[in-house]
Amino acid sequence: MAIINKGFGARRRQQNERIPPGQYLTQDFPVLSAGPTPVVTNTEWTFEVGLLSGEHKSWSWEEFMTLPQEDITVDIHCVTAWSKLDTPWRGVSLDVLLGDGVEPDGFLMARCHDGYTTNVPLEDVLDGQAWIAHTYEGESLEPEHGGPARLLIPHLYFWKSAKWISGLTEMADDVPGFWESNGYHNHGDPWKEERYW
Ligand SMILES: Nc1nc2c(c(=O)[nH]1)N[C@H]1C(S)=C(S)[C@@H](COP(=O)(O)O)O[C@H]1N2
Ligand SMILES: [Mo]
Repeated sequence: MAIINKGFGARRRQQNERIPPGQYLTQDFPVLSAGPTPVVTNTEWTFEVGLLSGEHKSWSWEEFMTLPQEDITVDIHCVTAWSKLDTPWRGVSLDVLLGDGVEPDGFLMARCHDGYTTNVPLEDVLDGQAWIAHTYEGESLEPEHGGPARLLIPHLYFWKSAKWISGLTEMADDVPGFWESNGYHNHGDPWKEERYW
């Protein structure tokens, strides 16, 4: 009995260390969208990458599925203060999608089918930090959560994880996206509580 209690205590302490300041743990998966859920079928879905080098790449759904896929289990943190631990996703790493032709001191703009945009420094998405995810808990990503596919950048607040993603554009200079132009912090690190500015 004592051993079980000790186990639970240790597990709770471990979980607390994974919850950034000002956040609470939830088991739900709340839906947060600025507007209605756009209807995007897999057949219409394409994903485009535009690089400053002039290189332009585009994948259909079928082509995207032939890329190397990764299973990742990560903690996510929403600026509205919920955090969710151990969320399991499958998707393609941005390292694969961007390739070698990007300048690591540059920026990306994520573009979406609902018109939403969000900006992110390349140093926050290279080297295994970000994915285009199409599967959640082993099922096709639900439309409310960004299906067919969404950006996933778990180490930044979840507004950076653009749903219904249509493409990424490399930028030499930083330009604020939708929420970043409307009072949210430009960077959004949950561990530094970069919420609003
Ligand atoms: N295209 C698009 N992506 C978006 C949003 C949106 O309105 N449109 N909302 C953002 C916000 S503010 C949050 S917190 C998360 C919520 O994702 P969820 O609905 O899967 O929890 O998606 C982000 N990505
Ligand atoms: Mo959000």
